[in-house]
Amino acid sequence: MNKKSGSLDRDRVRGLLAEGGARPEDLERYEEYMSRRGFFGRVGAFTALVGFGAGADAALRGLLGQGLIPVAWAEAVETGAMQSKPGMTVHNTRPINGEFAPHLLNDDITPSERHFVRNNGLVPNRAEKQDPQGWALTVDGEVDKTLKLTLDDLRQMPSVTKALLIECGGNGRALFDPPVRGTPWKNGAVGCSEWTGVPLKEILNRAGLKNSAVYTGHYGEDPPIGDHQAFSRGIPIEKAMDEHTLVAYQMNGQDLSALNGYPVRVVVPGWIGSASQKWLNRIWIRDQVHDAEKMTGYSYRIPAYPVPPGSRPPKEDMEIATAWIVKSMITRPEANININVGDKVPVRGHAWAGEREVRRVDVSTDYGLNWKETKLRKPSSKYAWYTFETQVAFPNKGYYEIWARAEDSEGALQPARQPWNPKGYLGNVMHRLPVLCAV
Ligand SMILES: Nc1nc2c(c(=O)[nH]1)N[C@H]1C(S)=C(S)[C@@H](COP(=O)(O)O)O[C@H]1N2
Ligand SMILES: [Mo]
Repeated sequence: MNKKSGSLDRDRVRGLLAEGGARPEDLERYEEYMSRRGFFGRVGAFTALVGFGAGADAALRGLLGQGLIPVAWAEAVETGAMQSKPGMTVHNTRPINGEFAPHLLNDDITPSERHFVRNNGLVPNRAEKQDPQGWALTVDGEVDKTLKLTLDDLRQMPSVTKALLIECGGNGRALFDPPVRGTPWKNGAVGCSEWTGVPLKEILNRAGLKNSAVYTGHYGEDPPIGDHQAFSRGIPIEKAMDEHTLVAYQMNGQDLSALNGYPVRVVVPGWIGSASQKWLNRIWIRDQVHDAEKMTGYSYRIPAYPVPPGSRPPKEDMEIATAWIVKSMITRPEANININVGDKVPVRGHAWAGEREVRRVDVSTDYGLNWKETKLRKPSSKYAWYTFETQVAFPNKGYYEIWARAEDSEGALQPARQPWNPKGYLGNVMHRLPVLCAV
């Protein structure tokens, strides 16, 4: 491969990485990795890996701009696949976790290549190869009849297609103060795609639930990392029997992608994303609350009462996090754009409220002193996000923030400051979008 193509050479890359804020130790590890792999002779592979057709230089700048650190990137290459999506802000690569900036999530239906990725383990080989051979879904436990369903069996059952929102329980974690450990999601660990599959209820009815059935336990094919148990969570039978809870085999009209759960996943809309098991291969019907590792302790749990920021309540006082709470996101304009005094700036975004409806969304351009109601559009189905639209203008040059505040059907509002919990779950502080105004 021609070393000059994309004008990517060692010094250039080093310069860009340093410019992007890489630490000296990152640079060293990166250099070492690069020379070990003879990387600098394979510029073409580089551009292909990051999924940009443009110059390698620009691609690398873009990656750094999205906060992708070079070591993580080098490791991603090392594991054999840059399992990313173009434009995704990658937080880690093993496991891979990434989100999209709000302005990339403007669509009413989130395209598959813009749906965030949240993994606890590795992506199964079967998913990488898109190979359904030998896959089956087992339904066992508190049922009259154990089921073993192939992909064809599922496809032959009556299916539904619905726009449904999935949001990671940790979305917004980066806005917690004091900071909490865990993937530092900003606003983008949320998506509202169109899912096709069989209502879980139909499958459970076919198996026949015993009276003792109270909870589901979901299992998937993803190999765990380190000494963790395989990722497994579950939901109460009532939510499993909701007609919107799906065992999905298509996303936006196509087979699921490797990263989003091929061949089959659960979609539990309105609830924290961890309930929506990917790479599903077993549903264990339990006679008690599911008790796998990720159901216990502090995992996906919130305190039963408000706690002082930075404190750690006893385990017994932690409750399982279930439905999301009222929230909104501004998708237009893009953060930090330059506008002119007096210009009418279109503002747009989405709002959602877990099990509730959204009543209204207001915006403010003066730190919440004055609010303006927006035009709110109801989604096509329950558990899809609403869309709001309005316009704003600024009277003087300077720095401004556009704030959005949604209100749900019970009158609950998004807070101006983020209430705190030890693992940074259910963050719903108002989205603040900075803009710069010039004369
Ligand atoms: N098998 C399996 N399913 C999983 C996970 C996982 O690590 N393994 N992560 C969960 C979490 S925490 C979230 S937020 C959603 C994310 O779904 P997505 O990656 O399709 O956006 O998947 C859930 N399902
Ligand atoms: Mo999550």
